[in-house]
Amino acid sequence: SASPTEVATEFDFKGYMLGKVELVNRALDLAVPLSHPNCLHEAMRYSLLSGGKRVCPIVCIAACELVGGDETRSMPPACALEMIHTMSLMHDDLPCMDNDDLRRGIPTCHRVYGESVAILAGDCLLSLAFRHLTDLANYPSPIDPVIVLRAVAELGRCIGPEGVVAGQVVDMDSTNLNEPISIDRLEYIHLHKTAALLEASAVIGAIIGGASDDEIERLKRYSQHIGLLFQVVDDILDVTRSSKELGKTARKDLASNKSTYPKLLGLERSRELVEELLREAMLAIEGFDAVKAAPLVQLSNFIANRQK
Ligand code: GRG
Repeated sequence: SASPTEVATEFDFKGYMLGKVELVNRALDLAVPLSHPNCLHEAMRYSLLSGGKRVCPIVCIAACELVGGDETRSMPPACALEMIHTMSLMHDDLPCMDNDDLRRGIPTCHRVYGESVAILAGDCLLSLAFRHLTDLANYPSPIDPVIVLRAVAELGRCIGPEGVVAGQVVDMDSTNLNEPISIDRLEYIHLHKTAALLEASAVIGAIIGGASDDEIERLKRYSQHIGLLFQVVDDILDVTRSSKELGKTARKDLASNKSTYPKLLGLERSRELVEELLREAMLAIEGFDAVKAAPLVQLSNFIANRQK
């Protein structure tokens, strides 16, 4: 019979992604209607509906479907995850953190609505995410509240002081250090800052799809590998992009003392690491049905091979 890689190659990944992105965008639009106070809702919608690859929602939906759950049920958590991803970007862009003017190709939220509103709109998306997740309880048919509770706990665990926020704080500390950090510390940063939300996405998708503990564990490992993979590729793209654009504006990251994989390991070793992480991600989901696993196999290929 065909190998998981052969099965995945046959799979129309582009069509799959476009379809899911469209569904997620529609659900997000409904989840955050315009309302009083206007500027707050406008700011939330501005950032939430401004594009984005929707990787977290797709991981959540795909994990749910992989273990036999249905897509409709995975929509509330998928939206909750994108709300949190978006609010983390809004706060990350603030002058007190990365001080960015552009995000997803348009001015950042605080540049348009002011810092106070950007902070508060981010806070609202964070609160709304948890509120929205509990919609699961009667959507489309009742679900065991214990399952909803597990999903809520997992989300809180992955983003809080042992998750995304921890990664952000260690990242800020490291940048202030003014010297290269160890590779272990760099891995800690990315496992928390980036991989933790993907972990929540995969695990919550699996939980509400009715996965066994072993299936949850395998999807967790998959998501950690693709989280690191995303970041190593990002670091490599930063180098190759700016050497192509030499003479144009230098990338902020390169001018700063931010540690990256190419800086710590060199470009060649970083490229090897991409291949290793991709293999590890595939290995983690090897035991699943090859047809059902095709979206996640192709998602990891997409992350490894993206050019921008
Ligand atoms: C989560 C409670 C809470 C607070 C936020 C500011 C902060 C704490 C965390 C920073 C998190 C951060 C910026 C992580 C990087 C995540 C990442 C991989 C961003 C790039 O994502 P893409 O390329 O973006 O998927 P699109 O636009 O496609 O969605």
